[in-house]
Amino acid sequence: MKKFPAYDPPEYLNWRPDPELVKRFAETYAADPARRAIVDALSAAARLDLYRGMLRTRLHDLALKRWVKQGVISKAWLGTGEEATTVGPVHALNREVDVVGPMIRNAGACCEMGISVADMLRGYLGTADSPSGGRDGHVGAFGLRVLQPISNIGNVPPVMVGIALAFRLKKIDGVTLTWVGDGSVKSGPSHEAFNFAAVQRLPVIFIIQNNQVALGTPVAVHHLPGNFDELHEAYGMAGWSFDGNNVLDGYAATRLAADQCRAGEGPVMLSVDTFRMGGHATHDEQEARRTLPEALFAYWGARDPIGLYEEYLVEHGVERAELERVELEATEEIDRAADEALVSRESNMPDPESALRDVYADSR
Ligand SMILES: Cc1ncc(C[n+]2csc(CCOP(=O)(O)OP(=O)(O)O)c2C)c(N)n1
Ligand SMILES: [Mg+2]
Repeated sequence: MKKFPAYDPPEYLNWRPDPELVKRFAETYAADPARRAIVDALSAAARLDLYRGMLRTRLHDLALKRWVKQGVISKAWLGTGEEATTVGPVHALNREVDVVGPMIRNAGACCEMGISVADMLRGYLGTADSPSGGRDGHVGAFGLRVLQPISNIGNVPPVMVGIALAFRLKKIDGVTLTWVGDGSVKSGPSHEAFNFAAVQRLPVIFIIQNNQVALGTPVAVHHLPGNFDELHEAYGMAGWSFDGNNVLDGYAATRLAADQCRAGEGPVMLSVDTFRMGGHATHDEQEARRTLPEALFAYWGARDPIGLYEEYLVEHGVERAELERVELEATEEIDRAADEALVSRESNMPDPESALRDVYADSR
């Protein structure tokens, strides 16, 4: 995709495909015959949709970065480098029925579930016509089966488990999916959620998203095992991992998990390694560069999930012109959305009295 000198991490600005990594991209999902069969069955349109989803996610973040530089907003929480961990799994769901519970790195899940980019950006501006009516910077829309992120980390998993229990009681063939960060996974509520889901055999997918850092604390400082691959065993639940920078591997691994959930075989924990290519938010990007080893940025920068997927698509017969067409569409979608959201800010900020409405329950 186009490079953005003012906003991209240097590793993306200088990105060139590493032939070995491009080769391994296809080998990763193909190593498992079940995943391979799922990917092989993807239509050309579905493959491009995954690409569109990752572009939309990256460009949404770039629009926010631009607003920070322009002083429109003071900061933004981004998912740069983690797009595949969000987009692949969402596309593997039945988006007519299933419910997702994204956290800040998974804002892309909202759009992939049908929330407009304009509404995402209105959420940041706190306008009256944003999904929360201006009362929360986190964006969700339960009508589109997206739980609004709960700021207290580790508190989304119990809600997702509760929704899965409701699915069972109401005999709805749905699955819930949430992402739990390497830091958040240590919270008490997360532990209770994992355990309850396991003993009740509820249809929940937990993606343990290890982006190597929690706020400013590197994972090695807050977690003794080298990864989260065996955590599922502590709860007696099924689990496997996927490559967090490989959208096809994430798609296939999640499809298998969703099938298992729908078959009534209980929850699945997916462990994923990826990397936060920026700061916790835009305010501490330089600090992250000082705190985390440069080699980590180089290693994960070479694995840009969008760059690698572009190379994969081209190797599998997609014309670069076709990718450029999708990128142009996504860029226009984001630009239009930013303009629309700014109009809302000019004309549609919430009345102060509205803060008193819908505090305990929301009938919308
Ligand atoms: C209960 C609670 N404690 C602390 C915080 C402040 N906080 C917000 S994000 C975060 C780190 C989360 O790390 P991780 O789970 O790895 O997610 P990441 O930000 O890396 O995606 C912390 C400590 C919070 N929001 N809620
Ligand atoms: Mg983290």
